Amino acid sequence: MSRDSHGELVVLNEKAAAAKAHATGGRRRALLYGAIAALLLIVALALGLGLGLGLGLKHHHDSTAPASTNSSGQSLPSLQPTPQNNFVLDGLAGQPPQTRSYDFVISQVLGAPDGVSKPMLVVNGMYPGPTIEVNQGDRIVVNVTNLLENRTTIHWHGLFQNQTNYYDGTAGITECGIPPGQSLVYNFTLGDFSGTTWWHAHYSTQYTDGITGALIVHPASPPPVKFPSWDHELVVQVADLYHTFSSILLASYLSPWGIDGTAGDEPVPDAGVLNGLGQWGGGGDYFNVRCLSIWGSLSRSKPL
Ligand SMILES: [Cu+2]
Repeated sequence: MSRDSHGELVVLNEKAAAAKAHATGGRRRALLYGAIAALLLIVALALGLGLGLGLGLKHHHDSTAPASTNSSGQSLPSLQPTPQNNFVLDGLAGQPPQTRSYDFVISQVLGAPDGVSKPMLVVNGMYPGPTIEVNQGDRIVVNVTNLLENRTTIHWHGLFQNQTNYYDGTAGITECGIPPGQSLVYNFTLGDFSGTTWWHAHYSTQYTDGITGALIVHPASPPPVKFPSWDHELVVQVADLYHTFSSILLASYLSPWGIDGTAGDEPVPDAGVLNGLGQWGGGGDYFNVRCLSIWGSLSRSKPL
């Protein structure tokens, strides 16, 4: 894998390239050298608890000048680019069970995921936040520090939290929320869960402002014998993007007159992002992944 001069993440089938170099008699080692990269898809859906699909909100971005300061008048730091290796899984599957520790610092920043400046709530200054990659049987320990002006929590979506439901991170249900300036250490094991999921803030609508990240749990059991092989695993996070800070949208949504004069209408996202990057109005950026394969015509016969 490499990164070319355009910042593009290139996933190169190195084993397959070696196979081609040594191929003889036109016989390719198809079964030995496998497929191109496998993509893991996380669809960061706007759940019922957040800001989802709906109608209206035609002009809201005209009426909300981006705030560059917090409520104390201090200017916000800028969103930091998420390193591309945050989306490349490390291949730790098969390692013995262990404790994996993370530090999450939640703060408000000024970002522009699609070129439109907006205040955001993020973990460790970046959007999406750190990928948590573990194996089934591991223990996850995350020290979460809240530098926001409101309470927050982190919810580990889809995990069973058997015997540890107080670490489920649902504000007002399993915990009160981490007060501003305070920390909470979430500490739990994974039980029977394995798969691709995500973590997110679970206090009010904070996650729609950026507090999200991938949570990958490799299964303890090996893949079935006939399962296609792969070279690399990438995380692709798909999310709605609102130019307006979610607390403003929420107040509008809950008001008797609703958004754009229709009570009950939910805001329409302004754009979408892949791994935190999108385009709007001719600006923005994109997350560019190119999968290279030496299979040529063979690749057409392989399901991707
Ligand atoms: Cu969730």
